[in-house]
Amino acid sequence: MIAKSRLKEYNSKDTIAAIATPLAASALGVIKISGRESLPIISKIFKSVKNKNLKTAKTFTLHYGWIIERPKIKNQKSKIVDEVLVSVMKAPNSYTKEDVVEVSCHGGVVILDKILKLILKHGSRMALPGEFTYRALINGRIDLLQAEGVAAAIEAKTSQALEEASFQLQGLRSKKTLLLKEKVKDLFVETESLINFPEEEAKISYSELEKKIIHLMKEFKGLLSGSKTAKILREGIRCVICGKANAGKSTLFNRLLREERVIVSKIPGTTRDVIEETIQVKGLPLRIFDTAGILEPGDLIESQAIDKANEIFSQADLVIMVLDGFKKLNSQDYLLLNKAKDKNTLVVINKSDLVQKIEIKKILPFGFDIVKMSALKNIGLKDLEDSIYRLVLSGPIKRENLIFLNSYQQTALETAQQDLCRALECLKQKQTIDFINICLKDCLESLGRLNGEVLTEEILESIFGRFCIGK
Ligand SMILES: Nc1nc2c(ncn2[C@@H]2O[C@H](COP(=O)(O)OP(=O)(O)OP(=O)(O)O)[C@@H](O)[C@H]2O)c(=O)[nH]1
Ligand SMILES: [Mg+2]
Repeated sequence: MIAKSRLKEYNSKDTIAAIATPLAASALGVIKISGRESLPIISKIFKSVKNKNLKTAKTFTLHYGWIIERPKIKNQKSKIVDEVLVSVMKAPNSYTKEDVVEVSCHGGVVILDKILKLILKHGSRMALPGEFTYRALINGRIDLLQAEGVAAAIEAKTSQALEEASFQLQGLRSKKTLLLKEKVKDLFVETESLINFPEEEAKISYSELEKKIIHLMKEFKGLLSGSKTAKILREGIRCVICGKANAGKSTLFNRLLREERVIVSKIPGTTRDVIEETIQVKGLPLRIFDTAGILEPGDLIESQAIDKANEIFSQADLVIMVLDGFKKLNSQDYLLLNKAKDKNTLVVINKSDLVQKIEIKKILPFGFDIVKMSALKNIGLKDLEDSIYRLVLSGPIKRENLIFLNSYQQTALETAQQDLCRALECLKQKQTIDFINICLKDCLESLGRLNGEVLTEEILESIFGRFCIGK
């Protein structure tokens, strides 16, 4: 979270610097500087092999040399800190649209710290979280949707999430929402003409207006469902594997993970803790939880295992209910099936390699999707993954609607849709055109918040507070 007192700093013209790479021993480390003093600062601590003064360096040039620490006492020699490459990107063609310098040094924690301290000593201040991206926004290089695209790209857990985020950071989603806003604006202008002229002389009739609003509402619906899909792509969904003891939950967990992660045995009650891993199912990030199958506690540990399993179950977005196909359904199965009634549930009838004794007919009334498989023999895994994907997304991904929003933007989009709904209601109730006109105006304002035409502290907090320092 960005403290209010810090907002002033965010809007300052200070030159800022930060380590842009993780603080761990690695081949390379990068330190970024942005602002008016970037070049004067680097020229004080960098010695180019070609004896070039970086104060006058051209944009998009790369310079090889050393970071040096000048002596405090005259006539003493400068100390060499590290061998580096310095890149220079001059305003306005840089990430922040300011003069930007990047120092690529060896990736040692002490080296990075030392160089950063030298930069700070010569007139820069430490950047706040997300401050470089904030400047890109304030200086008009990107809009708020693109900034959110940057956050989504950094946070992406799967290659598909990254691909979609990159569309947003290129500005493609901004174009889409701007186009939508234009359409709402056109309608707004047309209602103005209905206010000023009788319907016969106005540019649009009431029935045409209604048609256009209904059409626009479909576009909003698409975007809202796209934002939900983007949320899934970004955060993953919580998927709990449950079922009675010995049904094969842990075997299935290992199959999905494609490694022997948890202990499997024929002894009922093998799993007693909740085990979590993140996997990809057709590009979707899935947090899967293996749980204990015991339902009646025999001791304190089992009682804790049941409590934990219940907690995970209640938070799950998707339930994979494992049934043992080799056995008839018993009261424990029914208990669990009933518990999962209100959840997004997929039933796996496991042990398809054995003679099937389970009565499928009795499961059908629950209305769950059913997949038959053998976790042990690894038969039917693809069917299971296809079903998971279908249940999570409940329809194909409409790429052009995928839009990564933070909670502030999500509310703005939902409010814009509600404003449009109100406009339609007013129209249906034959209210005066002024009411519809006001709803459309509200809708335009809500859409303006989406890409940052209006910047508030709330927006700053919701986006930039989440970024790491150096981004
Ligand atoms: N034949 C057959 N056996 C299976 C299959 N899946 C699991 N098993 C066996 O069933 C037994 C129990 O498997 P687990 O994966 O440990 O079952 P679980 O549901 O995790 O059991 P608990 O942790 O005790 O609740 C083991 O002996 C597995 O090898 C299957 O598809 N076919
Ligand atoms: Mg188990």
